[in-house]
Amino acid sequence: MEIIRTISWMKETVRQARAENHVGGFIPTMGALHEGHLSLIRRARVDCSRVYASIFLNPAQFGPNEDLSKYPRTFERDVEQLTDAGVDVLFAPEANEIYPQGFHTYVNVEGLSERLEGRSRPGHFRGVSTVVLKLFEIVQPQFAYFGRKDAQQVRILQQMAIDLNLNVEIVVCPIVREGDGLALSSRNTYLNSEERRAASVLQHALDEARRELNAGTRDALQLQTAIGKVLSKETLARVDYVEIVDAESFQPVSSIGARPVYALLAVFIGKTRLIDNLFIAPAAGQNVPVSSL
Ligand code: PAJ
Repeated sequence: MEIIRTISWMKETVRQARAENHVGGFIPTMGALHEGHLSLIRRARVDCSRVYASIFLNPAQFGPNEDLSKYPRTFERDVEQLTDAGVDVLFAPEANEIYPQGFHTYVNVEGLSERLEGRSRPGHFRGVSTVVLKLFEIVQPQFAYFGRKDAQQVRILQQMAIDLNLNVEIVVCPIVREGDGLALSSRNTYLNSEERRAASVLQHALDEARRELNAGTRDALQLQTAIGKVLSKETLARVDYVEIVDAESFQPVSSIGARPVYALLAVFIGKTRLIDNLFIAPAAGQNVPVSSL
């Protein structure tokens, strides 16, 4: 695997690959890699003849009181994992390569970026959209792979690709979980052993939502209440939000009908903020049934 630090060399490498008619797939990450990230790479490896990954801990998407300084950095291990997973090129620039002195341009996907994660983390999605647009420009992939774990993020990036006529297809991949159902996240390393045990409450809450849906519940408030009830039983958990939203607009819905929706959770376990979701896609041609990833 080649490791590239500069934009100019990355662009040159991509230009050569495109001249050779390679199909490029791209997986942007912030490092501290786990099976969730690797699942995206494996998917790209199936679809594409060139797989590009990036590791860039993007300061623009962290608020002043967030965890940028303590975010886990495991570069050497990440490189080993990416090599084993068959990545061709890793783009790992320094912050001043992406945001040089005098940088002034930001992308904001209005309407989708202000609620939920955007409300709890002001400016977060502006930082995400900006860096992902820059990375797309540099890597010029035909396909880019994102996890459904960050459901609002991938929806915003899809909208950005539509609005700015980007030549990239955004592929949404399933959430990878631990044995007890906890969604893999680089931030899980912040949890001590008691918090780690408590964190499984997110999955239990989503399991309860799934049970309610299978029992025929279609009222969003009832679903939200059932989720909240499970979360409230865990003393180490403090809910930031629980919402049932339309999967396209990310606006709250009052009932679950024919359109796909998400049950979205953000929960503090101690000081660590975790997110998770249940994608509820009513099966084609039927009114009520629920399938989920
Ligand atoms: P990061 O948190 O490193 O995640 C990189 C990609 O891995 C994202 O698409 C995320 O949704 C996916 N991912 C994380 N945990 C996952 C899991 N358990 N299962 C499946 N996929 C998972 O998301 C970011 O970085 C940044 O915001 C980024 C897009 C790189 C822009 O800086």
